[in-house]
Amino acid sequence: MRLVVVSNRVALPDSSDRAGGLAVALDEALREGSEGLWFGWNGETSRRPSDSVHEQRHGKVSFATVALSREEFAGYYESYANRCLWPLLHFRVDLTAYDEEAEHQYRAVNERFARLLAARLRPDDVIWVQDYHLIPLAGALRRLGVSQRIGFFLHIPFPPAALFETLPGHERLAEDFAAYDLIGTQTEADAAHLRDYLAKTLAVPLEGGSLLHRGREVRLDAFPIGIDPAGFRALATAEEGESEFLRLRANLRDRALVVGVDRLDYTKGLVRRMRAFESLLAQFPEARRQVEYLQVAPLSREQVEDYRRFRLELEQLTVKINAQYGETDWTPVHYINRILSRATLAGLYRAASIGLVTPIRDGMNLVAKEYVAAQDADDPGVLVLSRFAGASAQMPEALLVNPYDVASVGRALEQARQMPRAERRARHAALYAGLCRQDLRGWRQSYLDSLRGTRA
Ligand code: ADQ
Repeated sequence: MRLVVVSNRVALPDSSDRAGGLAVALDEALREGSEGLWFGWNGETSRRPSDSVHEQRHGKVSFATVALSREEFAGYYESYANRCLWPLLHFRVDLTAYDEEAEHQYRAVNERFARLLAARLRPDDVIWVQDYHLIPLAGALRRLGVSQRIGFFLHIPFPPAALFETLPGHERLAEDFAAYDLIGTQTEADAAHLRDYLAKTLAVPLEGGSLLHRGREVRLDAFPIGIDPAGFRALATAEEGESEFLRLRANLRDRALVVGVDRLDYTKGLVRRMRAFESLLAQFPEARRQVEYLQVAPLSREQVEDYRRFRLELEQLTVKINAQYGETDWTPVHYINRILSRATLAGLYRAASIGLVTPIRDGMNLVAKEYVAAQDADDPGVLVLSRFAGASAQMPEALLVNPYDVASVGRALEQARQMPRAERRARHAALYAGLCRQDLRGWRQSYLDSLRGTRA
């Protein structure tokens, strides 16, 4: 059986976006069979929509990519996917900006991808579609007569039905979901939300975890995504990671480092996180001069107005905290917008006594997992983790916090700062064992086994 992966962006073997674990995991999945195909957008925009598909082969895997027109990019990607579905699926009805023309573009791009992909499919292919950009893809493929197994994985959360129903035309997406054989989510809670929503909207019965719709079975299950913990730990101790670690430690002298690493996105809770650090300094004056906070936040989706506004707020807060608490020889907050190499990131995590991961809502959050993997097991740091990240369901040994309760996150930071080594080691050992039990390879294998087992 050939595996066909479809995602908004295709990570070509020689591109820099391959650094992330997900691209590597998908690539490995494609290489496992006798052949694989990865289909999606090439990241470029053209003046007019074009059906030309660029195909290149690397070993057993073909990469087939298409450009988007500027209009498609604006409607499908910027507007419907990122200004409408992204906030809504993260429970932010207040930021959800629905636009009818954008929905039209979103559907048109999915139809076009389906048409171009269908022409390349073989009878024994298994198709695995990634994420919210492509929800209508299976339905569009089915209308073209594609009957192969098609699975979908949602990397971000799914909200309760009462929120999702606020979206104009949400019923169309419900029909789209029902065209898949298997829908995977990050957590049981997401699966339950989606299952309840679909059963209600489509008025169909639930059997076990599955829906029965128009004579077909649609299976829904949670497949929490993981990382390669040993691989990431090795990065932290190899040359590049180690030199970053040593440089940072020398610079910090005996100060504790609190680290946050996130795309600059309002779902990551960065403004409240900054306030929580401020609250640590306010509530525990003895922590001042003893601790520094470094937030690494590469810019993301800068064309979207909500992101620009939020970025400004964060910058102002950083300046304010440094102005209020800083001293001639101590800067409490460091804030950078750069993308770092995986090895530098691993060394940075290892040098940090506290990993601060406090999204207001997150599908999983791989930074939490990477932070744990990078620690020195003998003298590990402490993970402070939002209970609204999917990762919290698998990481109960972290200090779980409510990011909306800023003062309590400040207190958790102090608890982490004071935590005895024996407790840090015990928590870390349990967290690391959890990372190994549910790693990236296991994620993809259990998903694909389950997809291949549909219609059994
Ligand atoms: P994201 O929202 O992008 O992913 P996350 O899971 O934290 O969130 O993954 C971010 C990745 O980017 C991590 O591997 C991290 O190391 C890397 N990264 C972040 N900042 C970086 C920087 N400055 N330099 C280099 N690398 C950086 C979506 C969902 C998540 C879900 C993933 C995977 O929103 O909830 O966990 O997909 O399914």
